Order: sequence, then structure tokens, then C-alpha cells
Amino acid sequence: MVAFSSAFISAAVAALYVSGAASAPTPSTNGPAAVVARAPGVTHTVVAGLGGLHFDPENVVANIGDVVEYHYLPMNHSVAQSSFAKPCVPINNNAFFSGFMPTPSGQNPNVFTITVNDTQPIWFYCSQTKGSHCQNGMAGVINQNFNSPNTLSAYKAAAALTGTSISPPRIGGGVVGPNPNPLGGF
Ligand SMILES: [Cu+2]
Repeated sequence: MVAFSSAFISAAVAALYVSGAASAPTPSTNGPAAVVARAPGVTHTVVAGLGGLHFDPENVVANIGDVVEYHYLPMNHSVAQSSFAKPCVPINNNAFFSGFMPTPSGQNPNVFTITVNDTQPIWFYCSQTKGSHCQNGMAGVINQNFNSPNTLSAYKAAAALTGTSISPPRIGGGVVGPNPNPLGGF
């Protein structure tokens, strides 16, 4: 009888959760529905090429679940992921990479979006070798650890000493999609 009672209680609790989640129009603060109803991530816009060989902003603070949306101005930029220790080269074969975004004027009709999945720093750079964009400061970070010597300025200083940039082997690690506001100015 003990097993039956336990199973009965479990079923009753499960039914309660299901009914609570299905009928609650507003997020609960103390039940499973609060987890189900987690707010969608914030979108952080980063503009490649704003102010020259520069990402703007270049130091992004984002929460888990947030999206970083890269926009592209002239001439022909990309965004790729590196490690802190080795700027201007892919962090590994799965480094995110937008591909190159040739943009004669205005904004590129496409954007590249990545989702932030953890709180570790994410280092990124433009892999355009013509004009040595990464070496000239076109680099940035998401969630720099401000208590660490691994700062964006240190990353850029190391980037300036690299001979050239390498692009990741393939586009991926994010989504290339239509620019939601291609005529918006920056
Ligand atoms: Cu560039």
C-alpha cells in the first residue's frame, strides 16, 4: 500500500503541475511554470565597421540566452571567434564565423546572430586580411572577466603583433539571416 500511495501522490502532484502550467497566463514565481515561462533573451546589436576598423560596441555584456546580432557596414567585414591567447585565428574548427559580408554602401542586407550559452568570455575578430583588420583593432569580446588580466586591450595588443588573420573553415556557430532594419542608420 505504501507503493500505491506514493505513486498516487506523484501522479497527483504531476497533474497539479500540468494544470498549473497550462492555466497560468502570467509567470508563476514559485512553481515549474516560472521555469517554462523564462523571458526571451535580449538582443545586443554590434556594428562591424562603425568608426573604421572597429566593432561598436566592442565590449558586450550579455546574459545566458541573449543574442548578439552583428551588422555590417562597408567595405567587407566578417566576425569570427578566437581564443584570448591566440587572437585573429579561429578558436577551433567549430569557431563561429559569419563569412564575409561585402557591403558597397549602407548596411549589409544580412546579419549574423549568435546565442550566448554560458558566462565565459567570447573573443571575436574580423578576419579580413586586406587591410589587416584584426591587427588594426577590429576585435571585441562578450563577457570579459573584469577581474582578469585578460582584457580587451591586452587582446588587441596581442592581435597587433600577429602577422595575419585566418578565417574559420566554414560559416557556422550562428545564423546568417535577413537584416531586421537594413535602412536603420548607425
Ligand atoms: Cu573587418
